[in-house]
Amino acid sequence: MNFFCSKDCPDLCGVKATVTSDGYKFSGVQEKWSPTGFVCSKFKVFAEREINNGLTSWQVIDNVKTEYPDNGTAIEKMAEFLNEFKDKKILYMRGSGSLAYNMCYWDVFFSQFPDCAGTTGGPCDETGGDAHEEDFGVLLNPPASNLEKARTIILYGKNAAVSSQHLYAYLKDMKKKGRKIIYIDPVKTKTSKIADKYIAINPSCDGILACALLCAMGLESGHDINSLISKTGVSSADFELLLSEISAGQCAHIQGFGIQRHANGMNAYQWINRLAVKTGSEDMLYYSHSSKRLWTKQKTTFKNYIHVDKIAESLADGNFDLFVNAAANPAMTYPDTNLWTRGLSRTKTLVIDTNNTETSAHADFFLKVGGMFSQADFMGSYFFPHSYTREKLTDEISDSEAAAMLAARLGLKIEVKAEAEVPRKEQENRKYKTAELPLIMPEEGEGFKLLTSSHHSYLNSQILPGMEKGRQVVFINEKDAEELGIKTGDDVRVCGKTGGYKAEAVVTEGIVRQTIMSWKSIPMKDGCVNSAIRNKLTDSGNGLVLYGQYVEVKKI
Ligand SMILES: Nc1nc2c(c(=O)[nH]1)N[C@H]1C(S)=C(S)[C@@H](COP(=O)(O)OP(=O)(O)OC[C@H]3O[C@@H](n4cnc5c(=O)[nH]c(N)nc54)[C@H](O)[C@@H]3O)O[C@H]1N2
Ligand SMILES: Nc1nc2c(c(=O)[nH]1)N[C@H]1C(S)=C(S)[C@@H](COP(=O)(O)OP(=O)(O)OC[C@H]3O[C@@H](n4cnc5c(=O)[nH]c(N)nc54)[C@H](O)[C@@H]3O)O[C@H]1N2
Ligand SMILES: [Mo]
Repeated sequence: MNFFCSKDCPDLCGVKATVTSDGYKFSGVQEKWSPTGFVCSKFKVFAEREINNGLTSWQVIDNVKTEYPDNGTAIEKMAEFLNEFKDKKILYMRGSGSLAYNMCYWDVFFSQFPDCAGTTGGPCDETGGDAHEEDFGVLLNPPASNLEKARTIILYGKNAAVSSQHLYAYLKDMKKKGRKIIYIDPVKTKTSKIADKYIAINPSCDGILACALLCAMGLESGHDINSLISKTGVSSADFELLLSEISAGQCAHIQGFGIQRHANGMNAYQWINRLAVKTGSEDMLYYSHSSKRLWTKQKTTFKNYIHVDKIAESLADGNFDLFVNAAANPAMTYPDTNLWTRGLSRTKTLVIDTNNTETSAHADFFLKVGGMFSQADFMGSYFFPHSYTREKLTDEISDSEAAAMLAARLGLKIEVKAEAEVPRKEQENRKYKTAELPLIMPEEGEGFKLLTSSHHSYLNSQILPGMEKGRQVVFINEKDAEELGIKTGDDVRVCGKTGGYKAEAVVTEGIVRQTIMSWKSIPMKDGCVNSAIRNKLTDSGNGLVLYGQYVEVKKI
């Protein structure tokens, strides 16, 4: 059976699923740009976490937990539960558990409650999206195959070996065919292995680098090139290399997702966009496009909206009677974990998920769904041009089935449509339109800039029990560690304005100075990284500053 993985991953793996005597067997399918089909290392984690994992729906009433192993009963009880909140104040949010189209039926369902608020902004790709919309009017990637025309490919913090393993395989192939790869990142990640040249850069400085390159080519003026270069921490030899590679033309620019999660993230994309446009590489400029861009959206309007940086605060202030959380784990993945804990403790909570999470630990009602394996759906890749459709694979209840069953009980309207019935959307082309562009400098502060990164073995907070072991670490530059008397293996405490976490130090030369990095969204030895990160919007106003906030590092 044809299947695909709808996780929050730019690749969109096509998968062949076979039913076997003891479960399912999965294998990758070929792509035009990737002759060797493979499923990434995380896929088996998803299957184990989600397919018949023994978890059922449950409800807590007066501190007593009742399980509902039968789906019919679970839906009936959930309808009763929701009926109590019919005219009350509800806050609904949906996360990135599955990025396929049919998850929208939860939006369709909850938007029909008269006093239900939705959310705006988000923690993922919003800042970069805003930059592309502003510059080009659209959020669109050129075909991946344009990379074949490139002589040089520059990756700006795109840790493809981890976050986009199929692109990584493609880049390896490109390299074999003679393309030069330059990788720019404050952290010497796994992707630096395929780079002909790894360039270390200070965090939040990619826009400054792009501006300096434009000035050096005489395509921009009014900035002091030397002071810009020195801010970035890029050596003059590396700067000259970039200059000559870009000036020679046929240079592709691939913008990673990390650079947007800084206070000046939108500005950084806009400067790289400008660099690509002004040096004739617009058709080789890559960031991302929406996984649902090919289809028209189902119309949903909520009574009002809470912006992404205010969700936890609204719950902690007691502004809502019910919090509905579908396919997200904000108690782990959103900033200010301590505020989230207060908000979730104060507000009745409904969680719709495939598994237990730090957020469901606070739930009053938990609906267990079968996740992507039980959901007939369709979706486009958010990096590549392709899209896929799939049938339901397992017989567990899916999100759209649950939403439709609940709607029928509560007298609401939901009509789940097959892909063929959803009107397609016309794609527009990029048209560069930004005239003047200010340059936004990195924020100054005391202490270390905290980066938090994806790990190849898990996706966001979706881990199996025990997977956090060995990954509760913080990487620190050897010279900084020496000054603080920290050695590899020492326990350290990382403290931000809102709290902190405990992790084991890894002393390395593979991270720039005054910067530390921990793996994102896993339980640390104590607390989690997002305890140390406060709610703060990027310069786009729609994304969160998840990287580059200043923290204190102490040996304990
Ligand atoms: N294995 C795995 N894959 C994943 C995920 C996962 O959790 N695990 N997450 C998925 C999700 S949700 C998303 S949104 C995507 C993208 O997921 P991301 O993890 O955002 O992917 P990248 O585009 O590789 O961007 C991260 C890189 O940016 C670097 N970086 C940070 N700040 C800067 C900076 O200022 N300048 C430069 N040049 N680099 C910087 C980091 O050091 C890191 O190497 O991938 C998805 N893929
Ligand atoms: N410090 C820091 N914080 C970050 C990031 C970072 O780099 N650093 N990355 C940010 C990014 S890019 C993102 S996208 C967010 C992700 O944050 P979230 O959207 O919270 O993502 P997950 O942790 O994957 O949680 C998704 C939940 O959905 C469940 N799920 C999976 N499939 C399905 C399904 O089909 N149906 C339902 N109902 N549930 C399902 C999973 O079990 C999981 O509990 O985190 C952000 N937070
Ligand atoms: Mo994401």
